[in-house]
Amino acid sequence: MAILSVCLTAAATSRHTVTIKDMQYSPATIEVRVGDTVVWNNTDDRDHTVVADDGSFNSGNIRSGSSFSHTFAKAGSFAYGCKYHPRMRGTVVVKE
Ligand SMILES: [Cu+2]
Repeated sequence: MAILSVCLTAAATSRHTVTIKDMQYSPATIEVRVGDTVVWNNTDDRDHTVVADDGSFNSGNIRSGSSFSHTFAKAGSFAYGCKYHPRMRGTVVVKE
């Protein structure tokens, strides 16, 4: 029973990847479902951050070659940016 329950949980949620490169989040807008995890991979040659406008997530410094992940527990539209580079902007749209 325990194994079956783990499998069902794994199937119900998924991971999505946002690549950080050339001072951009790609894709800049990503749509996920409640319970999904977004992973930001910094493949750029400099450090970046991922900070929600509403403060609901804050990566701190993401070094070049490192990543940050956040699991979205609530529906909504979450705009975020990089505190080092104000023109870097992205949005995670979380659907029920
Ligand atoms: Cu940046």
